[in-house]
Amino acid sequence: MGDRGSGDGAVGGAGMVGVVAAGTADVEVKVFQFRPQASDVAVGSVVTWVNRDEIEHTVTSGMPGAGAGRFDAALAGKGTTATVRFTEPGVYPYFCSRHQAMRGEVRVQ
Ligand SMILES: [Cu+2]
Repeated sequence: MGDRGSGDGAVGGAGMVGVVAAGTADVEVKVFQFRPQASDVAVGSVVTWVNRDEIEHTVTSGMPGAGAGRFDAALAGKGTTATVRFTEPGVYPYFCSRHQAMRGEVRVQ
């Protein structure tokens, strides 16, 4: 008894205003849509996609016909997840390679 869990290393950000701490964000893949379609996250954050459909989708970086090659994960069926950590600022469009009308975007700052 009396055990203490090791605490999370709190991220300082001293003196910086408006900077969002790195964290996590979830995107649901449901009825052929990414929800939310755009995710705003801080550098270092992890985004997790969760497939809520019975069919396979992918989370593929870039645009159809011009994949950026940064990430390409299969969501093989309902309940499957894919996780990407974003370590550099920028705008990262992505789509589903099986249903190219499915588009989303992660904005990292
Ligand atoms: Cu799809």
